[in-house]
Amino acid sequence: MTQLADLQSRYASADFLSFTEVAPDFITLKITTPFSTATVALQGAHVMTWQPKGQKPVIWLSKAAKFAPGKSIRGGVPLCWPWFGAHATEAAYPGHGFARTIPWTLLDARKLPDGRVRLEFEPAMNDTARAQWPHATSARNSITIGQELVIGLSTRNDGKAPFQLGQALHTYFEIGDIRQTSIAGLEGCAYIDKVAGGKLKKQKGAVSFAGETDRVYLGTTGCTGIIDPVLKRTILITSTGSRSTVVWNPGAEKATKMGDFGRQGENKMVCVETANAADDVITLAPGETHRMTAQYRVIKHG
Ligand code: TA6
Repeated sequence: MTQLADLQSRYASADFLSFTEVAPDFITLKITTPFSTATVALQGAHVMTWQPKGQKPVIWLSKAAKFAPGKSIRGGVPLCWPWFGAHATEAAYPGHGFARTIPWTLLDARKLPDGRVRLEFEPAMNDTARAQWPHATSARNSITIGQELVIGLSTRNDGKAPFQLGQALHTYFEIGDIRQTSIAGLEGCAYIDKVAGGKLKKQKGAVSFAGETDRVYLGTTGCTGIIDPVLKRTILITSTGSRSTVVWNPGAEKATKMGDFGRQGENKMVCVETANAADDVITLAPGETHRMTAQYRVIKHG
């Protein structure tokens, strides 16, 4: 029995869930709730889309995104785990870790009494992942779909020695126009400006965008808002287990070089990432679990 047939059989009674093989060995889940719809790729337990009823999509997915085993998807909510950015010592290891390019196993899918849907996944660690991450580790990604989207990434140290964990929910948000978009909630925070060679700066007022923007904000409080006057909404981001927030827009030149943003896709997205990055990397003791969550909610203007 194929994996697709097995999933369809196991969840045949789940009227809120369907499975599609969008490309060879690349299965996605379609979730329908009374409040919103979503699609999730098994690879990386990767939320690809989320759209509340009566709203434009909140999570951005590139029209040029590629769906193939081992290839990261441009858009959605890539899981950067178990390190963020370049590996600390091995330049050949994949940027942002391997979580987003390995298969994850669907452990559970259920409709909650209030109509929301909750999915639970764990990573199917392969030889490459174990070679790059030689620590006994358990991980879970929990996705709750309703009027809000809530993602919870948990990591447990099952070994006998502590290890350092870096991670991010690398979420791409859909906006009307990057030049008219601003981000509130980071005022006064220090940030590492990766476009300025990693220089440490301090945020004055709301974050605005005039070209490539790539910043790691430090000591963040877990509440930010993407203010979008074009789509007449604010996307509220509430995080726990995270004291760093990454803000990224590639700008036109870098987006073109990346090749999977689609035509001027960079004007319609911004990444605001709930993270444990830079000096917010977590040291996990044996037996300890760290959970990082993000909740996304839309407030309509006017
Ligand atoms: O989170 C921002 C960032 O680290 C940028 O520096 C840029 O590299 C972006 O992630 C995209 O990375 P990816 O590996 O998904 O192309």
